[in-house]
Amino acid sequence: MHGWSGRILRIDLSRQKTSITAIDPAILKDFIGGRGLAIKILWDELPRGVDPFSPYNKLVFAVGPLSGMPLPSSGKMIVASKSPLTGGYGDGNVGTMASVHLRKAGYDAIVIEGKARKPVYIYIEDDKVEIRDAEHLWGLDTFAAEDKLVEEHGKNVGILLIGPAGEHLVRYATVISMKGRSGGRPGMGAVMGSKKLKAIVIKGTKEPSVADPEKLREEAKKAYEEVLKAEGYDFWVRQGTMMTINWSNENSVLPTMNYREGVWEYYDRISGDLMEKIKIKRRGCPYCNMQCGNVVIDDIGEESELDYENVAMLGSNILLPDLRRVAELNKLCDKLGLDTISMGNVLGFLMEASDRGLIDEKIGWGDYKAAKQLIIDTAYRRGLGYLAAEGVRTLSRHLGKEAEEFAIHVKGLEVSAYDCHTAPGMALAYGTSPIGAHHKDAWLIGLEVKMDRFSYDRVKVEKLLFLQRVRGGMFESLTTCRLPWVELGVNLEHYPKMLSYITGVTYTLDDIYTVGDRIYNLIRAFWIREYGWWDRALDYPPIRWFKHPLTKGPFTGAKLDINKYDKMLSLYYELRGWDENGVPREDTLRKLGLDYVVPVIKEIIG
Ligand code: PTT
Ligand code: SF4
Repeated sequence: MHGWSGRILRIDLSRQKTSITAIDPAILKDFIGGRGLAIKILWDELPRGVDPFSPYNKLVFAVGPLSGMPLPSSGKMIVASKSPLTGGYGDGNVGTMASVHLRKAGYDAIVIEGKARKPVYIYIEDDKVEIRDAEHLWGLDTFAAEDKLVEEHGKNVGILLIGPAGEHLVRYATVISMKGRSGGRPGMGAVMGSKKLKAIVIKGTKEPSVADPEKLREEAKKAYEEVLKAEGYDFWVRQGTMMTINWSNENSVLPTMNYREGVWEYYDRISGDLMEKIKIKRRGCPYCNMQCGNVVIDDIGEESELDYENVAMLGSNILLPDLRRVAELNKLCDKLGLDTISMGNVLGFLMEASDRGLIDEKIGWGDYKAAKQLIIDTAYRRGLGYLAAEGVRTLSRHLGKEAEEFAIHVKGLEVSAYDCHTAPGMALAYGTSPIGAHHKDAWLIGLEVKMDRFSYDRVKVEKLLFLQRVRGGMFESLTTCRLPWVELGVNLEHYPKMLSYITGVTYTLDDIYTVGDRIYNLIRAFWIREYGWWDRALDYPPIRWFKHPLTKGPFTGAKLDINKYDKMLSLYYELRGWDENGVPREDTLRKLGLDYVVPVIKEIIG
């Protein structure tokens, strides 16, 4: 077989056993890899209704045929599991040398189950797999632990690890790599922590088999060149995702004061332009020639790598107008292994709760010292941090009805950094994202602000489906970075070609979109199976955008309309082949080869 190794490395931490199993080639063809392979494994293997922190939950690290190959921006990997934050399917995409090494070690995925009695880490060197003692690493932050592992194993390895937040089961703890790459927003780091697994170190020395290396090289060369020649290349390497701060403020979608507003008078104190002035270097993922990690020196003199989401959530959303301080909070999250988007949401939520007198603690807007302390307390689950570690859905239920109106999440996952009072299409993208509110599957807002942004038209719903197919289906299963296409317009046609040259199986873009639909339907079925019920209200965006109109900026008074949203949601369901409650119809499942899902759905929904 070319392109795939056809092997899963299985590690049972309860029994301290490792094994390698073969994957049916038909599964690989139908699901490609990454997110596709992950959901197939979780659907097939998890006991229904499993507690995410139980030893029976499984944690999957999966690559795809394009991951870690010498192709544009390919150094990515999926980490997936049943989420302790949402109770549904959770995954994240992390840029890491571990993707290169996993390919070279000859595995398509690592599946971890069970729970170690004492802290451990896993060392993988091709077929040699060892579960090793990690007492000396437990308790260390991700930077210090990575340093120790590099001391022990040298630099030529890929390392994935958790920080104190993962160890303390913070429900939005992530998996960190390469001192600043983070993946798995819906608590994948907490699942790792529940298994007492501190780190995975991978060293691969074999070359993945490629069906047509010559054609692949040519195609990759063309794509790399397109990146360099792209009109936006120079600005991209100067600012990367940080250019979005100005854009979001101009378009009134910058999350401000816990998504109360979409504009902020101090946006220029956290902007990409300001970042450029204090930037000291660039970093990025393997095989990338448009590296977008912008490194600055933070308020306490340490290096911190900035991205738009981090800065908006820890800046405008909590009203902190100081980029170096924002950078410090961001770095703290990386060290502790906390998702910056959820953490910024939780901070904004608690600042508002404090403002309204719903909690005893005083946490003022923009209070950097209080924010810093709360981040630390959350990672260690101390004081108010104990509840903060549960996420805004649980926090709001704890505080009552008033608080639920300003809890900014979908299905329990905190919303990423785009306010949607004036963007119904993006609200639908959040509502229907397969992991809870996240922008990665469909950044519809970029197109939306260029059209009639207040409309709830069919064209937006169709565009949403297209984006979900490309971003959520294709890039997450290949698995490779989507930014060459999104940001620099690299031709999408390169991707089916590269996939075909690597695997020897001919794929067109349409074939890959069908794979995307298969993945989406299986993920939706997984949510329904794990919840044991389903209702369309689960696909609604946060209540605030319907109830609290903007009070500032060019769109003062704007809010979403629930009836119009409902119509748009119904159309989305129709185009997906789902019923009025968002449940996949039998014929849709059968058409996609998901016959085995039908009886499970019938049993739950009737
Ligand atoms: C992603 C989410 C994002 S999306 C950001 S910034 W972004 C935040 N980054 C965090 C961070 O950093 N540290 C931290 N402690 N928490 C963080 N939480 C947030 O996590 C990331 C890039 C970016 S930067 C984006 S948009 C693109 N995302 C891709 C994706 O999802 N799929 C894909 N095929 N390609 C992508 N390319 C881009 O990758 P999650 P990374 Mg990320 C420090 O993980 O769970 O998917 O959430 O992986 O290697 O850091 O690259 O403005
Ligand atoms: Fe990583 Fe940025 Fe390159 Fe994508 S564009 S691979 S996120 S460095």
